[in-house]
Amino acid sequence: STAYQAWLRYEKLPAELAEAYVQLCSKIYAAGNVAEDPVLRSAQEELLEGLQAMLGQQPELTDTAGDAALLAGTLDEPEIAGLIDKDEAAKVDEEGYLLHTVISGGSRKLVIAGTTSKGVLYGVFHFLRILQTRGRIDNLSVIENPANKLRMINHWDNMDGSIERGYAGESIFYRDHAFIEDLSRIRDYARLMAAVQLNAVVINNVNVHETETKLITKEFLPQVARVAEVFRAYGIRLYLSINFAAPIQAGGLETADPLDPQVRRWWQDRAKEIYEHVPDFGGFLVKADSEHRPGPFTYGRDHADGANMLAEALEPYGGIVIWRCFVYNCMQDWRDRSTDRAKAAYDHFRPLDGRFHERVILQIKNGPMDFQVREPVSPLFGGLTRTNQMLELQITQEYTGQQIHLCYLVPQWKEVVDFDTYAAGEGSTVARTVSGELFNRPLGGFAGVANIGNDENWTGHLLAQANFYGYGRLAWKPTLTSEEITDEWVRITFGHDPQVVETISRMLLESWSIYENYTAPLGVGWMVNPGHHYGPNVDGYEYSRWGTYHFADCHGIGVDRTVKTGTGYTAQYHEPHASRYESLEECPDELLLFFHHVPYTHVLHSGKTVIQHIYDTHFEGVEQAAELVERWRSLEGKIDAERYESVLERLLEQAEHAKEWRDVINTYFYRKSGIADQHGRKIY
Ligand code: BDP
Repeated sequence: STAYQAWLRYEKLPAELAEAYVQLCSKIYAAGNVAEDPVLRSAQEELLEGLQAMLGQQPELTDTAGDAALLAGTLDEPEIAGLIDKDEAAKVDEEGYLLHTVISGGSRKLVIAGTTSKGVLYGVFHFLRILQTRGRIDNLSVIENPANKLRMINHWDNMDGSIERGYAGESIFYRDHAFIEDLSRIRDYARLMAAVQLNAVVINNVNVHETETKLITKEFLPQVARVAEVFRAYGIRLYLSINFAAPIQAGGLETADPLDPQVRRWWQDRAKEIYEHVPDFGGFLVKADSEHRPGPFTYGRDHADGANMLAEALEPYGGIVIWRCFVYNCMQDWRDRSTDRAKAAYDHFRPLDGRFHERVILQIKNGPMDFQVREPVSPLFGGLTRTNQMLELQITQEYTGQQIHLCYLVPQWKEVVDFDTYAAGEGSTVARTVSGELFNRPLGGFAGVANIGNDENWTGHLLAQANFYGYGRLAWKPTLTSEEITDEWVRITFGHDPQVVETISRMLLESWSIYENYTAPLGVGWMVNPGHHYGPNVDGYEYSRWGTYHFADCHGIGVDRTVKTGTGYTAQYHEPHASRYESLEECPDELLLFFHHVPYTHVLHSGKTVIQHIYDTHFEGVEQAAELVERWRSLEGKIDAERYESVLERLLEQAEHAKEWRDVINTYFYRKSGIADQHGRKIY
C-alpha cells in the first residue's frame, strides 16, 4: 500500500517532467562488480526500480560506459574517474558521494559516484529524491558527506514480539522468543533506513531480559547473522544491546566484575564468536546501573571500568561500545530535596572524562530528564571534552502523544542540535560536539529510538513517518532546516499540490507547540499517567521514587534548580547559560518551571502571569487540536481515502483527548491557586 511504501513511494511523474528526465536516465552504466558487491547491487536495483516507477519506462543497462547517459559507481572505477575532476573526487569522504552533470564527447552525462559502494547507494537515493521532489538534474553539482559517522537507530524490541514504548504494532524482528523467519519486512525496513542514509541499527531493547541475554551466544548468533546480512546489503551495521550480567546469566560465572580475569576472558570469547558469525558486527549498546539493570557498581567499579572492558574485547575486530548516560537513582526518597535527577548524568560521567577507551562512545539523551515535551539541553554535552559522545533522541512518541497525537519532533531536535554549549567558546553546538568535530574525537553521532513496528504504515500515525524521515535527514546533515525537511517529506509522501504541501507542512511544524500547549506547562514535565505515560495525571509522579516532581502547592509551582536556593543544577552549564537559567528575570519562559519555583502570580516575559498562561495555553491548545482536524478535512479528495481516513481518525482522537488534558490541568491549578481565569471560561 501507499502507506507501507512511505518515502520509497515513487509516484509516476507527469509526462513533460518525465520526458525531461528521461534523456539522462534511460541508459545506465553501472561500474564495478555489481554481482559480487551486495551494496552496489542494492544501489543498482534501487535506481532501476525508482526510475522505472517514476518515468514509467524501464531504463536500459548498457555494457559500455560510452553508450550511457547516467553512470553510477565508485570513484576509483576508470569510467567514472575519467569524467570527474580529481580535486572534486578528493572532497568525497568514505560515505559521501557526488552527483555531477558533465559534458563528455559532446554529450551530457550524469555521474553518481561515491568513494565506497555505500556512497554510491546514498548517491542513488539522493538522486531519486531529486526526482521525487521534482528538482532539476541537467546541471547537477552536488557533493555530500555525512556530518556524523554513526547514524543509528535503537530498537527497544523484545524477543517476545513486544516493543517497549512502541506505538505501531509489534516487532518486525521477533515473535514468541524467536526471530521471525520471513525477513522481507526487515529488508523493506533496511531500504527505508538507507534511503535516509542511516547506517547502524541496534535490534534489541536496552533493557535486556532473559532471552535477549542469549543473543550473543551460539543459540541465536546464526539468526542474528541472517538479519545482519539483510542490513549489510543496505550499508547498515548491526549492533546488539547487552546485559552487563551476561557472564553470570548466560555464562555460568559467579561474577560480572569487569576487572575479573575470567569475566574479561568470557567477553573476549563472546566477541570472537560473534565475529565468526557476523564479520562486520558493529558492537554493543549498554544500559548499566540504571532502572534496575546490572552494572559495574555492584562490584565497586565505575562505568569506565565496565565500558573499557567491553571495548577491549571488541577492539581486535573493529567493534565499538556505546555506553548510555541515562543513569540516575530511580529509588530516591521524594521527601529528600537534596537529590536532583536532572543532575545525575553529569555528576556520574563528567568525573570520568578522559578515562574511556577510544572505542567507547557515551550516548547522552537530549535532555537531563527523559524525553519530555520540553527540557533544556543536557549539560553533559558541554561537560566532556576528552570522550566520544552521541546524541540520543526519542523518535517514538512516549511522552509526546504515543502516535495518537500529532507531534512532529524535528523542530524540537533542531533546537537541541543548534544549542550552543559554549564548551570551547561561542559556536560549540551540540551538533559539532557529537560529530566529534569540536574536540577532534574519532567517533560520534546520533542515535534515535525507533517509532516503527509491524503496523501496515510502520508508525501507527501515518504522519509520524515524518519523524523517522526527519531524524535520518538530520543525522546526515544537522544544518538542514525543519522547513526543508518537512517540505521534502510532504512532497514525497503526498505529492505536489500546493494546498496539500502547505497545509500538511504547517500542521507538522506547529504540532509540537500545540501539544505543548495543552500538556505540562512551562517545562515542568511529568504530568502523565505513571507507567504507560499516556494522558494527564497531575500528581501521578509527585510522591513517588522516580525523581520527577513539580512541587505545586497553593502558593506556586516549579523546581528550584538554582545554585542560590535550589539544587544547584544550573551550575552544570557554561556561561552564559548558567547565569541565564539561574536568573528568574532572564530564564526563558518555556523553561521557567524547570529551573524555578514561582508563585502563580509571577509575570512571564510574555506579560502574563503563570496561572493565566496555563489557562490560556490549555484553552488555545484544545482549539488548535480541533483546527488540525479541520485543516486535514480541507484536503479530503486530495489524498487517497485510506491514508486520509487513517489520519483523520487519529486527529479526532487527539482533539478529544486534548480536552481531557485541558480540563485536568486547568482544574488542578484552579483548585491549587484559587485564582480565577481572567476570561471567565469554564474550569471544573
Ligand atoms: C524511559 C522509558 C523506559 C526506558 C528508559 C531508557 O520510559 O521504558 O527503558 O527511558 O531510556 O524513557 O532506558
